Amino acid sequence: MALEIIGISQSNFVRTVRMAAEEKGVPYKHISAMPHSDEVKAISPFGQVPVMRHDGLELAESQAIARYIDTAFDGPALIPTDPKAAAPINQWISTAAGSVDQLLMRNYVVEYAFHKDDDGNVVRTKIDKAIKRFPRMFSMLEKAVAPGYLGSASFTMADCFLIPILNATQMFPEGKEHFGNSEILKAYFDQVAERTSFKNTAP
Ligand SMILES: N[C@@H](CCC(=O)N[C@@H](CS)C(=O)NCC(=O)O)C(=O)O
Repeated sequence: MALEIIGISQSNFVRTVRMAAEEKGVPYKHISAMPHSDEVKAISPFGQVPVMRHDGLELAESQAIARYIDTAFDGPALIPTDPKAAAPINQWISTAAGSVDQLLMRNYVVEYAFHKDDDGNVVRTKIDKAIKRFPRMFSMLEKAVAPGYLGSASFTMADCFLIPILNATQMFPEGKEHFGNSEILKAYFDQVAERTSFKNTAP
C-alpha cells in the first residue's frame, strides 16, 4: 500500500511529515482529516494529526512518522547516519517540536486562529504572555540557523520541523514584526521556502 499521510494541511506537524516525504522523493497520498475525527482517533491515542498508514503499519506522532519515512525509503538521509553528526540534529528536532512549537504555535498562532470569545474576538490573554517571550525565542533561533540551516550547514529533518512553524508565525502581527527584524531568519526562511518540499505542501 502507498504511504498515506493523514491530517489537515494547516497543521504544522502535518506539513513537516509531508515535507519529509517530499524531500525523500517518496510518493504519498495526502488525506485531509481533522484532529479527533474517527479516522485520526483510530490511530492517534490523543486524536492528534498527523497520522500515517503504510504497508500494514499505522503510526501517530510526527517525529515517529518522519523518522519512519526517513529510514524506510530510499532517498537522501534527513538525519545523518553518523551518531555524532545526528546528535545535534536530533536535539534541534526535539527543540522545534517541543519548546518552539509550544510557544509559537500552541500559545500564539493557535490562539489567534482558533480561540475566540463569544463575540468572535481574539482572546489576548495567552497571546500577550507569549509575545513577551518572543525576543528570547527569536534570538535563540537566529543563532541556531546561523550555520545556514537549523543547527547545520545543510538541510535536515530539523528544518522540516521548524519551517512550517515560522511560516505560520509570520501570518500574525507580532510574529511578522519579530521575524521582519531578523535578516538572518529571513534569509534562512527564504532559502528553505525555495524548496519544492515547501512549495508542494502549502496549506
Ligand atoms: N506530539 C504530536 C503533536 C501533534 C499536534 O499537536 N497536532 C495538532 C495539530 S498541529 C493537533 O492535532 N491538535 C489537536 C489536539 O491537540 O487536540 C506530534 O508531534 O505529532
